[in-house]
Amino acid sequence: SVANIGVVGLAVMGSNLARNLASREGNKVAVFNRTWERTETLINDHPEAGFVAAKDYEEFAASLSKPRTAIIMVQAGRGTDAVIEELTKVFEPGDIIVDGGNANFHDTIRREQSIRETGIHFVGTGISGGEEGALNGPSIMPGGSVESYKTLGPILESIAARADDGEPCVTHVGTDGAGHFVKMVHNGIEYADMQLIAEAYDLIRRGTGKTPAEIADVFDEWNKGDLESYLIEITAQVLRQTDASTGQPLVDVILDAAGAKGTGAWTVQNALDLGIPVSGIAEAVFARSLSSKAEQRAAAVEALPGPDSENWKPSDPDAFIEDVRQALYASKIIAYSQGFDEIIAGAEQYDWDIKKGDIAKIWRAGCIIRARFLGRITEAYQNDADLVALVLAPYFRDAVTGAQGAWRRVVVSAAEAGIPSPAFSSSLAYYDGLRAKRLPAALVQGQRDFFGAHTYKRVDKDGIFHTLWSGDRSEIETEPSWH
Ligand code: NBP
Repeated sequence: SVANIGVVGLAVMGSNLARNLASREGNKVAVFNRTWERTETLINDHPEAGFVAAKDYEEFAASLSKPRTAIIMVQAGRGTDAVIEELTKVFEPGDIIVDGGNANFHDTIRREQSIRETGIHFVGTGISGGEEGALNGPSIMPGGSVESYKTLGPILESIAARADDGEPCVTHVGTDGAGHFVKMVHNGIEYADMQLIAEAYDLIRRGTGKTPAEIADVFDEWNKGDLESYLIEITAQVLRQTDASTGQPLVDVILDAAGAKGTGAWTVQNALDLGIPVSGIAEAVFARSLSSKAEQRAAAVEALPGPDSENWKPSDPDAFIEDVRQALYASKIIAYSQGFDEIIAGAEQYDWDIKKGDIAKIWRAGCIIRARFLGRITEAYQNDADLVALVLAPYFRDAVTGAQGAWRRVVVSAAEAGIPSPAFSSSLAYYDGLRAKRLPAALVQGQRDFFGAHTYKRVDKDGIFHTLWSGDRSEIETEPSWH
């Protein structure tokens, strides 16, 4: 038993994570993969890593010092369950099994519960940053018991990305499924951020006629300010790419049907269950679904006319671009505010002690949504841990209210020109819904009471009321008020 940490599953993520671990002082890494060829390739390609390669689970367990700690990086779902079953046979009480795959947090809660009986710790961990992050430093979101984090924490800290202030991008998020839950919301926010950037690109392109490469320059400029982020940076690179075979901008030869692996949909499904409006994320998920409906789109191109968006031009292109920048920033703040609402609701529902400011901190580097403005989120929660909504923190409130003129102009222009901007528009609708003194929800309550006797409350006195709609239409109190 010479290794202090093991990795099971040596496809791209597992291999890179194992190499990252091996490159850190003090780590000796045991590796195992179901199919030996993968292990062989890894140890042959990277002799410098000094991996301890195991041919089966027994050998893998024997190569690990106690308490044994192993990170599983296999296909989420059945693959993970299969590996867990094998590891629990050869591990002992006190040992730690970490699932670093993209598990559904409900599965993580289930797995943690069943493994707990054996005395083995199970830690579901979100890992963000893709292949590159796994190799050079991901953002890591571990759940599991506080006790297991004492052993696991220093190992994860050694491989995590470092923020500008040197802090490792990892923290114990909360117990059982908390880590995978927060990773799920991270991905949901990522969907929204990507969709918003895509809408900004589309509006600028159609409105100003700039080429993708020229829009890349705009994004490079934006990347020097409040919007500075990995996603803006890579967007500029994608827009600047020329297709070798046609000489056209690559973005023009890529089929406009966006794929998805499901974590965005999970974020929305769980938000629906928790009753949290994550409209920005939902619109982003739906925008991908719509883009993939080839048959409907082909039929609608002909059948459904709209304004002549080809010839629509804002009067001042530079002012329009600045409006789009502000609308993007405001909509992005809304998407993050909604995402944090879901994290807060999840923490309450599943009894997790999640420190919101720390979540923003560990997203500052390594992960896909890394951005300058995450520092502002940490600050907001440091100043007020019980903040009612992120968008109400002074910095964000000033940013969205300052941008609202531009935001409205962009949404109006998009509607008039017939350019779809679902994430921009829905974020603005959310903003207006949140700040409304009165909502037409009163009428919805009236309708519900009419057809289903669902009752309503009144603005002027306590109690629960019902109008006798099919009778004399007088009002009755169905539950007495407290005073
Ligand atoms: P894959 O998701 O492609 O999975 C391949 C690995 O799973 C191989 O090592 C394979 O072993 C193993 N495996 C399977 Br499939 N079924 C197994 C079983 N029944 N027992 C044992 N091993 C089994 O790998 P990946 O793309 O490296 O991703 C690994 C995890 O990391 C996934 O959960 C993924 O969602 C997550 N993740 C990926 C990214 C990313 O950017 N790709 C980012 C963040 C998280 P074999 O070699 O014997 O077939």
